Amino acid sequence: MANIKVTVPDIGNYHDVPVIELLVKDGDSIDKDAVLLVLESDKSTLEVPAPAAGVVRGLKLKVGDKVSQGTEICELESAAAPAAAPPKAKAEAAPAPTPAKAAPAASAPTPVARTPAAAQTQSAPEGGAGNVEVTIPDIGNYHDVPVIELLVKDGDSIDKDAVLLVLESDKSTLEVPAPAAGTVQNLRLKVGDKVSQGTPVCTLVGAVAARPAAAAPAAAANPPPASPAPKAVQAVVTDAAPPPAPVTPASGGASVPYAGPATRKFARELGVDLAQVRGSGPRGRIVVEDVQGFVKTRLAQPAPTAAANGGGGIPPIPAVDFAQFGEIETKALARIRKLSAAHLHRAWLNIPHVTQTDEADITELDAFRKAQSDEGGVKLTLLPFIIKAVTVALKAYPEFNSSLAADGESIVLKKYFHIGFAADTPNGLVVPVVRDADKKGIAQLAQETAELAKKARDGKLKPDEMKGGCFSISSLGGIGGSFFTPIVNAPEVGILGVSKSQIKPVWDGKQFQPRLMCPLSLSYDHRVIDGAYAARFIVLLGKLLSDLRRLAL
Ligand code: CAO
Repeated sequence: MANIKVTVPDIGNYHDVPVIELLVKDGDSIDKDAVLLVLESDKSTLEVPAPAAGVVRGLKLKVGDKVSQGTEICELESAAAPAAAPPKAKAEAAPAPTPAKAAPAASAPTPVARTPAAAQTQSAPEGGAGNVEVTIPDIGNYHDVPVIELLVKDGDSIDKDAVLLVLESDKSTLEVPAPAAGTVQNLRLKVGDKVSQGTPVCTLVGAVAARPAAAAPAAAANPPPASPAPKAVQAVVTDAAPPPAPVTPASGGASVPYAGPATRKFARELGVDLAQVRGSGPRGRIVVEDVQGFVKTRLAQPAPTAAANGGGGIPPIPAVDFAQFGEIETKALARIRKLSAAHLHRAWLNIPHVTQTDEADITELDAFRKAQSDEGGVKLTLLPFIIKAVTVALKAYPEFNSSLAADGESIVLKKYFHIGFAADTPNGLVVPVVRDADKKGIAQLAQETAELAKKARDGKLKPDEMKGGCFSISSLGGIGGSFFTPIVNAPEVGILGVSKSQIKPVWDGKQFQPRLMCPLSLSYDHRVIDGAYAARFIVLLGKLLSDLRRLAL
């Protein structure tokens, strides 16, 4: 029996790469090739496997440590030395720290340098539109790598750098971005297909070259087909992990759950849809424990048996052939709509909703707002006032600024006040988030919400701008209608619906006064919030909106 000193193997040109997951601890008995830790460079996620079976001793790293080739990880008190081990197993002559799978580990996880932009768009005419044949770019030493996700289909109109597909080798997950904007035609791949460098992906019709070809003399001799370099999954971390909101792919980029190969494999084995799992790792990365927690929570939930539901469960809506009743047209759902549909459905099914309504007297607020705008100041709509009032109410009723822990045993109270607001866009609903709204004045909130709403409508919101919300506001006041039942934007626990204000007669004790009344609809998660608590919250909101001086307190 010998101790094997395990060090970080050859990780290409990378140095000081942070450890983002540690999958073992001292005393763990592990198999050969078990993943010890995960590193994350700016391009790729790399797993370091154990070179042999054994018991972990003297673990030297923790999450956040930065490592390079040769950094010591731990010792393995090993019964079985790896095949590559030198015959004499002395401490210093212990087998090379490089894992048994040294060759692939050394080159495979090494992120591939980005192909120069000019080479990616050679097929498109200079500065103009044309067709680009997209192929799999240089993916290191890998061959026959399976496609695990396809994010486009024929006819999709995509932006440059939108993710076309995700590949998963046994060490790394790579996204293949589009080399140019255009319409996807002749998609030649499906999930499960195995690809290597040069495998045709699709044709991008009407592609617009990112940069004129003339700008890249190096690629002129024999231009290869378009082949964007793969990029690491984390480059487009999405809300699919903790979906505070449906997401707008940044500039047409696609959304995939952010997780490493081991986690993906584990989830696949259990049949877990990673899009439903909330990531607790850095930047929302889904780790193995998250998948385990998800499964535990699911198992703890009573199965919707026929008995428990009075013979019900959730019966499917039967398919109907509508064409038998008249002319029809089938229109594919936009990607954002599909994402928000799944998110809203989850929230609706998981959260016992109650909607509390009230009307706020905003007569003075409206007069102030209009006077400000008339004086040539920042244009103020009602929304920034509502955001401000909500932050004050959240401070007074902190349970509205919480989330239920995954195990349902506790609530997580947030000390920050990031407020999301639903924005209507041509592609569907998105929820940009105003960060630290409590620290901002009304004018700043007005400016930020206007900018975020514009970005949302232009499809330019970044994933980060839709994350971390504590509470959401859905304002339909500019459109019309009165009360409605907003769906709580899980994992938040409350959402405020605001409708169009109207002059109404309000009894002042002696006579009716014409007052501008704004309908408020507060939906909340009844697992976390009691009815009385919610009523107090909405009453306070009403007071804050009817008397602006209170907002300054
Ligand atoms: N009562 C009366 N008028 C209102 C009002 C209210 N509650 N809320 C807004 N208005 C007025 C505004 O003052 C503005 O009028 P003026 O130009 O005369 O000042 C006009 O309506 C248009 O406002 P707006 O809606 O464009 O601006 P906003 O800042 O209030 O809202 C935003 C911004 C992004 C929330 C909004 O544009 C939007 O997208 N709303 C839809 C949200 C949505 O879809 N929710 C449903 C989600 S669930 O499916």
